[in-house]
Amino acid sequence: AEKEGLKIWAIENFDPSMWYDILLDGPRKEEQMQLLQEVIRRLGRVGIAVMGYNFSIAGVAGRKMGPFARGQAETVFVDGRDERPLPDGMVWNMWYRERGPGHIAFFSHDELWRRLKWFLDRLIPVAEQAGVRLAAHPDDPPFPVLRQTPRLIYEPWMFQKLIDLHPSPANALEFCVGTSAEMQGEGDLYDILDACSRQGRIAYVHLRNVKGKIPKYQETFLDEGDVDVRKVLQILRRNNFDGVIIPDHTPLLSCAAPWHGGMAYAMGYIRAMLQSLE
Ligand SMILES: [Mn+2]
Repeated sequence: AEKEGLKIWAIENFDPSMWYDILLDGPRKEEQMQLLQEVIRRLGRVGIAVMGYNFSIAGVAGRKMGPFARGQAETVFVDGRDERPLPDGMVWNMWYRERGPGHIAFFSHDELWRRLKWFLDRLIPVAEQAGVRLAAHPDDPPFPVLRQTPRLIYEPWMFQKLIDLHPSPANALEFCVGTSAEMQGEGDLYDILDACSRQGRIAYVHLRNVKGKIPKYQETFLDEGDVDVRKVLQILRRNNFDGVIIPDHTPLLSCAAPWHGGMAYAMGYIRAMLQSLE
């Protein structure tokens, strides 16, 4: 990357095979934590500033694709909650080993927060020493329970709950604007974004747009959804946000490179909006 004049700011997501027992409170969690600690040390050594993660059992589940964005562009939509139980051997919609008998049993939200705290208590000191920040992505789609497992951050105010769990600046957020806009419950997207960025706890931003909220919404082009993208960027600018903004995902364009076309459109829109604010 450096040879091409690029600087890698962040890596996003541990592979499920690296930390499934940390998520599931299983017998290999201590050894898996040592592996994650080593990953963070190595990121520090090569100068990568952020490790994004999504502390989620079910991961992204229950989304479909359909021609619902402007011009009938193919896009992600959600219409109701995925209630299929999660088979033993799967986290994050991925198999980490052969399928076992039965399913992952439901456990409480408090227990999920206890597991997160165990994870942060052991990884944050290593991250601080390595000069790396851990950045938590909220649960997409933000149902309180999905695939019969509890979710961590599914209402806007819960970003603050995560921040308050550990005072270190290395305990940071991967603030997903789209997921936040999909949320029901307590807290306003712009107020929470303002509060978290004022505290300097946003490591980077996923910027996309949606129409609707759970249980029924669809992803849209940046310039057609419920989110006022200009207002989002104004808040970040006012609070001296100095991290990275990426488009997350977008509707697909009808062309030979549908995904790249959609991303290029989003990048151009963000760039132009930032210039208009400058
Ligand atoms: Mn996201």
